[in-house]
Amino acid sequence: MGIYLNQVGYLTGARKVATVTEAGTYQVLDAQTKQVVCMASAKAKGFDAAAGEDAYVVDFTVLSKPGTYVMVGRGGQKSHPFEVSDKPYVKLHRDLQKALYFQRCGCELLPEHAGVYTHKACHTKPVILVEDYIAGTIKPQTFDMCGGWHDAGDFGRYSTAAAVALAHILYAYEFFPESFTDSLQIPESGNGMPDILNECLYELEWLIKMQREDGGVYHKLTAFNHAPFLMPEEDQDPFMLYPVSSMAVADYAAIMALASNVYAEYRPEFAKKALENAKKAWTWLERNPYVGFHNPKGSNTGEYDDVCDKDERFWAACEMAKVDPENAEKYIETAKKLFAEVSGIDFGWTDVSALGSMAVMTADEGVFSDQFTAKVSATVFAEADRLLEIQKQSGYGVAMLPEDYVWGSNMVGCNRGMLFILCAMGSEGAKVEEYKEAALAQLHYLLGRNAIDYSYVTGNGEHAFKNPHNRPTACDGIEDPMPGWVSGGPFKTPVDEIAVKMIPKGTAPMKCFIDHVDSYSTNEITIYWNSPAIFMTAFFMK
Ligand code: 9MR
Ligand code: 9MR
Ligand code: ZN
Repeated sequence: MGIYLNQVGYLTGARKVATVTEAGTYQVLDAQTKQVVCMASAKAKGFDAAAGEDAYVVDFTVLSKPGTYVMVGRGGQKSHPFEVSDKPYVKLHRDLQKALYFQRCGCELLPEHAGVYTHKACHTKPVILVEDYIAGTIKPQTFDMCGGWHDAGDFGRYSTAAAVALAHILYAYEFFPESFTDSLQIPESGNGMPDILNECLYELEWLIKMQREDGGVYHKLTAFNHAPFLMPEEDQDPFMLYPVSSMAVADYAAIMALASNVYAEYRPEFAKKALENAKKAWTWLERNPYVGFHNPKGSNTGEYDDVCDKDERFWAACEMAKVDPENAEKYIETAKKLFAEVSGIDFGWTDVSALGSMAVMTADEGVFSDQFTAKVSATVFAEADRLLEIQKQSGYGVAMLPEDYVWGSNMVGCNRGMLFILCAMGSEGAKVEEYKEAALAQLHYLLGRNAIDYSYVTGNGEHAFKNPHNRPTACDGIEDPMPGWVSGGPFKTPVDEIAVKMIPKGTAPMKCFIDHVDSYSTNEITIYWNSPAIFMTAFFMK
């Protein structure tokens, strides 16, 4: 018995929907005065396979007066409070961005920026090559690799994960710059450049260090094994660089090309360097075939293994075509050839090809031929329309099938929200609204309109998850987690011990989640689960 809705809130002019598990009439009350402001009866949607039970939808779009409300059912069911306003996502949008600051590695987090979540500088020592570590070389070659964001609940820093997170955010900035302000209270606030660009620069400057002289890019920088639960500055394990992969090189080329454009206005010197580095990476790609990545024996840090680098090369080619006009022809030729072999519709770290599609669809006129752009667009729109159908069938209005509840399912949901937004940006008339509503529905799911009643963003929503798998959260002795973290979310076949033990076999996919600090396969946080959420909130902040 439940009423599930967006616990943060709804835009005044947008469609407002909740999902309930029982038929009947539902009332919306003003949270303060308890006066009934509207009523609606629940419409049966039938059995929802992802949730494993019947679902009913309550549409209360008639409610358009700003305020704070609750929804109640005849049997005494009560929803969490929610806001209706023109700007319900201001705090959410800020928290999602600020969370990245808390991942900074290699610098002290001071109270004036971090509040209670301070810690000393971590992982500042020079690092070695994993080959030297394994060989026990007496005097290993050392590198300064200080900086960047911790990837997730672990302290590793991984090139492909970094590039993808940065891409979501830099595109959000490029498309919706007015949604980004100087209010993050980070060390660089007030320096004349929008805070989100400052925060991303912290990561980009580290990523630059991941490139070798020959243009190759190390796949990752981690310890040999995951650290136990301790504060980052207490972690004394040696960090090491793992071999180059072609995915890392291609993603690096793509993100440096994009950054060279985004930073041209505020940091022309950096933009120039980024472009040179992107070209160096491209040259490496021309000279080398697919190079995969697997951990050497005994090492257990994240792999981000990927059997195909065509989507990464496609994305790189699309970005390079935009910023290196002299050589545009060869990039476009590569992009065209590879487009036939990639999906073109995914924004995740495994398949990045939608980032290439996004680059093509939003490029200045004349960069790509109309014919090629139309082909790419058609693929993206076809996917969006397939997803719209899934939304229509879903009792939760979410574009996710039972099989989509994988490790990090909240990224699947958010990435599909990004795809809808890309389509809204490229549409006209009624279609714009349709795709916007579809994107909002993905956000509603994330913020509480789901079968287990969680807001998957810490500090946002009355029943937000509280125990992310994140080492500082586990160790800092502070009751509340840092606000603004997106949880990985339900995983239909969890693999961590606590989730396997606590989630009964046969649990419906949408409910395979546990808000426990040890549950790394359902409740970790990562930079690239926050980034698509930032893209969405940036769009709805406009
Ligand atoms: O904390 C680690 C997390 O970031 C990873 O996603 C996860 C899977 O690689 O591993 C976590 O670390 C666990 C390790 O793999 C096994 N021992 C327990 C560790 C922390 O719970
Ligand atoms: O997000 C990754 C997920 O798609 C994979 O299924 C999973 C297992 O390979 O790894 C996830 O990435 C983790 C990374 O390996 C280490 N840092 C934490 C990441 C999030 O759990
Ligand atoms: Zn660190």
